Amino acid sequence: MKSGSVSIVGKPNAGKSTLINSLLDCKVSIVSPRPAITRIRILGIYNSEEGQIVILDTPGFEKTRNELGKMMMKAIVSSVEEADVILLLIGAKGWDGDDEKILEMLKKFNKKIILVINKVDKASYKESLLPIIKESGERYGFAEIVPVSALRRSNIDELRKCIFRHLPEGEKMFPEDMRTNIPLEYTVAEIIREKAVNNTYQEVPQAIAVEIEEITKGNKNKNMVVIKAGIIIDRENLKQIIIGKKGAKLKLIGKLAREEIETLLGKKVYLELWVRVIKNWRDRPDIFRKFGYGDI
Ligand SMILES: Nc1nc2c(ncn2[C@@H]2O[C@H](COP(=O)(O)OP(=O)(O)OP(=O)(O)O)[C@@H](O)[C@H]2O)c(=O)[nH]1
Ligand SMILES: [Mg+2]
Repeated sequence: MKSGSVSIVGKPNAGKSTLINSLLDCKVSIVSPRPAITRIRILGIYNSEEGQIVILDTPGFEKTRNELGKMMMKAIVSSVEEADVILLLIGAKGWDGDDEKILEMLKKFNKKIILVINKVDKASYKESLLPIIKESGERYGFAEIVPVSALRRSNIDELRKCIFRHLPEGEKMFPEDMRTNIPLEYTVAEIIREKAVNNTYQEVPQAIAVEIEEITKGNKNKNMVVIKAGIIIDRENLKQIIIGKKGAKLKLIGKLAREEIETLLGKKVYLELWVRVIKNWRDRPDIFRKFGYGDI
């Protein structure tokens, strides 16, 4: 039986979180068209007759500007150190300077690297993909090069087989019914953050965090879950952007999050959301650790 871990590494927005969700056939990590969204390493577990793959989604690799960014870089390094195999994700447009920097960083770890060329649904196979595959082979001795579309789930089965080929023999590390090590509270916060991030623009998405104040059973209706949470932003002038005209945006974020949390829990949810300013929280580890952004 095969058993081991793979770490998905790539620049912000490469599609790492989309890929972990596709590999698992289940959403464990939030996805956004905005860059630099994943903040900690997210562990997902895939089981089949062949064995078990422990998949680690990581934050996008980029130069750090604040304490949160430094912590995100640490999360990448620790997951690379732990993994048996690395999945380096690049886009179907081919290599750029950021991808090159990531490859340079990864080389130091001396681990098997599978190059995954993502978003091939955007590229025309013959014209652009073949030259990229050829060029990639010249850059590094990748264990394999696999084109996929994480979004459309094409070639995902092939990628799983490829991962299994490179994993060591061993017993499963996690119980079969376990999908992730992420606590429910963090998952709920992430669902809310995803809706907030996807409904804001420019520099706002990265300034958002979510703090869960409580998750409890309803007083009258035991089948209802009551969730109270704050959307945190780091400047006063972003408050109105999240709230929107007559509260419309906050209402929309709440509605979208509630629907997804209800599906996740299989229960009715009462979600109370507010907006709170914590100045420069991204430079305050004592604060952002409380939001779950730290070692896990
Ligand atoms: N067309 C296309 N879009 C994709 C594909 N995979 C991911 N995307 C999109 O790319 C964007 C970024 O996806 P994410 O999975 O959040 O990217 P990420 O690498 O996790 O980003 P960070 O966590 O910010 O580093 C989203 O809008 C996805 O829908 C793909 O195969 N094809
Ligand atoms: Mg991500």
